[in-house]
Amino acid sequence: MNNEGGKNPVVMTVAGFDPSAGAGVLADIKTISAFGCYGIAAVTSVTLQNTQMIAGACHQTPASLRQQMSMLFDDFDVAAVKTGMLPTEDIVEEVANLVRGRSLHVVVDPVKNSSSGEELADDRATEALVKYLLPLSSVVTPNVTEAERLSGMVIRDRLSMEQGASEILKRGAGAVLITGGDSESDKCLDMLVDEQGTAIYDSQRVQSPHTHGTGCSVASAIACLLAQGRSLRDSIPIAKRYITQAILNAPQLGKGHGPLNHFPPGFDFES
Ligand code: PXL
Repeated sequence: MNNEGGKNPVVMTVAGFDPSAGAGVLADIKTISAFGCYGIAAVTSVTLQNTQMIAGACHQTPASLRQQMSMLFDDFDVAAVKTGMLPTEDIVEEVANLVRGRSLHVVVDPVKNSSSGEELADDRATEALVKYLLPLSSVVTPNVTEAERLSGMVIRDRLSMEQGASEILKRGAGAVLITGGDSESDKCLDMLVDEQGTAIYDSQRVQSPHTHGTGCSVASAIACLLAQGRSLRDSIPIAKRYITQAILNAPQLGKGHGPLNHFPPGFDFES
């Protein structure tokens, strides 16, 4: 029995540690708490960073990650797992082996580079993610660059976005949400492609330097909403509105790409 459909389900994040709490497991735990779920975390890598730069990363061994996750699985009824930075092929395989066969939602944020361009996962990790983790996913949430990598296609417009998403779906994902938040236009266009077809979610772009961790946070928000029993099509607009409010209410901290406000005042988590 898991807590799926309950109001306070347990959501596990498997991701990197960003000490500045803008992205990674700390951003995920804040998002999960904001949505009223109980967040638990397994760390794949300790990154060395502030809001201005990433100076390096100390990856966990697959054995350490396995023990973190299996001790949590032994103890908690986990309703959803959200994955973020999975730096190496071995780590990806370990995560896939640990979630396979469990009755839970798996939301995969296929993190490749940080917003400032540093590589957080190598090419073999991306190949392993396509091979082992996509087939276990409820949804994968690439940005346009990540979608190009996962699909092997160039994405320039709505049509190529849909073709790219369909290709990723063919590679085994349960559903594909391509997020357009970091494209150039003043509209922010997200596209969901699944077995039911294509849905477009568009919103006005918010211009801000304080967008660090938006990818992590949107995937965590979706994991919570799925864990609470919502459909994917209902979850995405709520998650999008949440991110917009989190950016608009950013606390203006740090000298670089600052964090979001994961607890935006007045936000209605129910609608
Ligand atoms: O936003 C991508 C991302 C994911 N996970 C970790 C990160 C970053 C970007 O900095 O540090 C741990």
